[in-house]
Amino acid sequence: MGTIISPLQKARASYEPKLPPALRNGAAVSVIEGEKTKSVADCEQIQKLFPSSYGSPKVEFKKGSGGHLNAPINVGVILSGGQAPGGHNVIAGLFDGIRSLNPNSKLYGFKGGPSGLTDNKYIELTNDIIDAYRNTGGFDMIGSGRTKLEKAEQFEKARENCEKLGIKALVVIGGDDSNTNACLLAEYYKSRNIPIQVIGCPKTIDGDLKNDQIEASFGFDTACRVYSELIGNICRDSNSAKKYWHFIKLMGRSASHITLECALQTHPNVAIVSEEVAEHKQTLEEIVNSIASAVVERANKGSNFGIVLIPEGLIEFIPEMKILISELNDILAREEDAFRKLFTNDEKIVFLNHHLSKDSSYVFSSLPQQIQLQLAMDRDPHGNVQVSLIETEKFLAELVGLKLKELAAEGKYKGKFTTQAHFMGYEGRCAAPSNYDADYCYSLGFTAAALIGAGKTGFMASVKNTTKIADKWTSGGIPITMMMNVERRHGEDKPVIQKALVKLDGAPFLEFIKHRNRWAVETDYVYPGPIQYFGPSEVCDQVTKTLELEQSGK
Ligand code: FBP
Repeated sequence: MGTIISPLQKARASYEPKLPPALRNGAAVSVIEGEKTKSVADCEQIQKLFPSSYGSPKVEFKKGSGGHLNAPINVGVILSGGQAPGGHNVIAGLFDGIRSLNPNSKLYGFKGGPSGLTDNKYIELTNDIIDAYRNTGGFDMIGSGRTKLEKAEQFEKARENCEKLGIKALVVIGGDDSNTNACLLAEYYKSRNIPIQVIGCPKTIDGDLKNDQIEASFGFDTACRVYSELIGNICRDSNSAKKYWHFIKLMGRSASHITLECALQTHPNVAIVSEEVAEHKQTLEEIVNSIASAVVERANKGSNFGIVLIPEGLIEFIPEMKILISELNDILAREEDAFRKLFTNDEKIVFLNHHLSKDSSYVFSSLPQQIQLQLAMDRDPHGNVQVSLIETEKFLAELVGLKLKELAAEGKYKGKFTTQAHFMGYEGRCAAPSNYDADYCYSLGFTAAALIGAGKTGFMASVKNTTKIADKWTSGGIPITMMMNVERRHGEDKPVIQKALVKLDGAPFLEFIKHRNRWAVETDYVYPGPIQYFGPSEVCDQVTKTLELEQSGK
């Protein structure tokens, strides 16, 4: 933390996040247990893999006595994966929660993500540290990382390190993969009677860790507001200068929730939803043609400008690209040593082409060299292509330009097409949390403390009813096994939390398709402006359109 803090940060430090009523007397709550639970699919397999945790009932909290634990409890916390606004508030909520259980409880932050736990890199989080980070964005209090925690040796190392610090519970703040691994860790300890509880919290700006039990992943709200502010500004610039088509790629490694939410907030001319592309098996050519036809229609009305939103995961949803990427993944894993020895770009491309199937080699050869090389870059620790490094926005703009040239030659297009490309991701991941995220995150952290107090393990903290005023919010815990199914990952069947992609029959997407044909031709931009932290509730306490639409039908 720097020595000088901005006036906004200073003012924001005293913001008191709202809590669900159940937690307002502290984390010593009354626990109401529901029925036994089942996983969303593949019940038998999941039960076999998690014999000690499977089937636990969901729990809901009601206001308790606020009584204290007899002994203080030491807790460890980890931030895992990409930054998301509100992470510091989860830690602050957890800190305040365990202190409400017993004022001598201690919180240790493992540094740099899951590797901090196995390498014993930690810091004791004191009152002063927590206070300095309340309601701030970023994960810099303890840092984050993408190390996978899934092997028995790692679990044993973690246990050794926890024992040294007297840690009886770990809280993992992460996305679907990290929470899947938190559940594996919980099962490992529980089945061996090792007294370390493990609790997860749903984090990711991508918005794809949600289901019937978890309304939203934290950070999505703030990140989408930041991107929508910027998109709105670009829309306004575009409508003022009237000379550019802006191609804007938005984060969201796999799901298109961010793109869809930003489209609902700003009304761009085109927004691509990867899940629709996959469902309709749209080819790259079809996608390019559909953007080009919006450009032509607008040009016919004299509007040679516009906005196109592109989800960063798109490339993996286009059927022919998906096959190509999966072949590249295999080749790069199998031929890693030989590939590393290649020096020039041309050598790399020839090598890959040689190992690809005929169809994929054809697709690969049709791509610009820059994209070919970006597709061959290192995978992340989970084996994923790093889609944020692939310049899909430039690539699509170039292909649309070529298509328009063809149309112009046939006399079907007379407009002017000049483009600007943008990528929005890092601009939003560490923004100061909106009121929604500040409140939601603090409540999630406090809920995690209540789950620890209630002796639970293998649970994810859950706060619901968040489209309503905080007086109506509920809090409790969901067994993580309940969200799991079995998926084929890198040639093996693995238990994983089911990723929430955009549902094509879901209310947010249906709302989008109701309007998109009109938005494509007309200029109907909305300018949301910056996040407001102070002021009337209807401005400061909004929820995302996605959440509002999803919850309105319930
Ligand atoms: P998480 O799923 O870990 O929350 O990460 C989200 C994300 O911001 C994606 O949208 C993006 O593809 C990725 O992280 C980029 O991560 P990195 O900066 O580590 O390459």
